[in-house]
Amino acid sequence: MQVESLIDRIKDRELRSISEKVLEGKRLSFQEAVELFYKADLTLVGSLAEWVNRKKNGMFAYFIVNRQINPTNICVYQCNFCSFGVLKSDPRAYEMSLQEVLKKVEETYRQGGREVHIVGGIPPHWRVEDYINLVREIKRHFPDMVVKAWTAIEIHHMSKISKRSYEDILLELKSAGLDAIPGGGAEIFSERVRHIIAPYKANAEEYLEVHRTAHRLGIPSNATMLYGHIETYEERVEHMQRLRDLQDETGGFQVFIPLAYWPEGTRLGGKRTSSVDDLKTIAIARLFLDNFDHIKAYWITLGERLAQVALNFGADDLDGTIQEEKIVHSAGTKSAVGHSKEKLIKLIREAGKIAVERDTFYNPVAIYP
Ligand code: V47
Repeated sequence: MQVESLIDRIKDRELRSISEKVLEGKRLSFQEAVELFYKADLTLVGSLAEWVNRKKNGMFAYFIVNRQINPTNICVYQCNFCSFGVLKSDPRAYEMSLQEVLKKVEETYRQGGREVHIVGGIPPHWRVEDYINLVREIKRHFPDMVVKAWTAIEIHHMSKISKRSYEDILLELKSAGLDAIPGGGAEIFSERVRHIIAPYKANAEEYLEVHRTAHRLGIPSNATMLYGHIETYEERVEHMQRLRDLQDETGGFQVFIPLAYWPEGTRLGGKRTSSVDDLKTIAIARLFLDNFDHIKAYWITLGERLAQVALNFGADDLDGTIQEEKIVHSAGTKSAVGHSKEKLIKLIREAGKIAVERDTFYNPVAIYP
């Protein structure tokens, strides 16, 4: 059904006016996005979001040949939504040696990988040099590999333990070879929720300030939102509003990644989100974040099948081959730990889209029509 004829059938005055605004290319307000969460059905938001996505990205859907490396699960912050991070004394604690990390990067490099995504716990004994050396050594051995490493949480932590500014830390990381910053650690910006789910780590202002500084220094970054635990719809939209405001200011975000919460083994507990909630959240993100070029359907949290469907509900990117993921797997996701490039191309094709292999910065590397 054409999206225009779908709108003709909407009885609700507010939903009709929001839909018309979308088709006119006008920006949605906070209240309108909240309204969509409460009142709109999946078909409506999905059709509108896909209409917007096709205007931005045509029939292209992106993936990257990459690897995620989680060098350690030892973490001082012990967030209540996380079952990956453990204390140093925990029998499950691990820490990879530099050689182990380099071996993993080499494996990915030999398979045509272009990006390593590094994110892990924050061990009490790591100094700033440990974070910087890891980047430097990867870049020294594999100069062509893009290093997307350390979230705003790690960067804030480095700044805190060394009493150096974000700018200082980021400049040193950049000269060691850091190319981009992943979006992890945003969780939900609302103070009420953060106080309960992640009381000790960087707060919303600090997360945003790290990204603001990175953008000013020419380091692009990604943004995430962990949803489906104790936050309200208003708090989801407030989160996206703060990202949209910063994007207006800097233009440095490449992609928005809604991360569906998995509760297994967490102190916070709770239930897995429904598929309808996952798709609606992706669709509303596509509608609200008009200044973001890309919305990622992260197949690790959504599962391969739902991520594939999300490519028709406003998302245009699946992330990548990944090869190894421990954070969401600790919390119960049943998705594979990695997929071949061929599998990702197949998922995209079956969704009716044209698969585009990209680099970290969304430059196309190969098109698989
Ligand atoms: O920050 C932790 C999330 C994030 C759980 O930038 C959980 O391209 C669900 O940020 N259930 C790390 N999620 C992963 C991440 C990411 C992933 C893919 C791509 C990019 C990118 C970034 O994982 C954490 C946290 O928000 N997480 N625990 C959980 N129980």
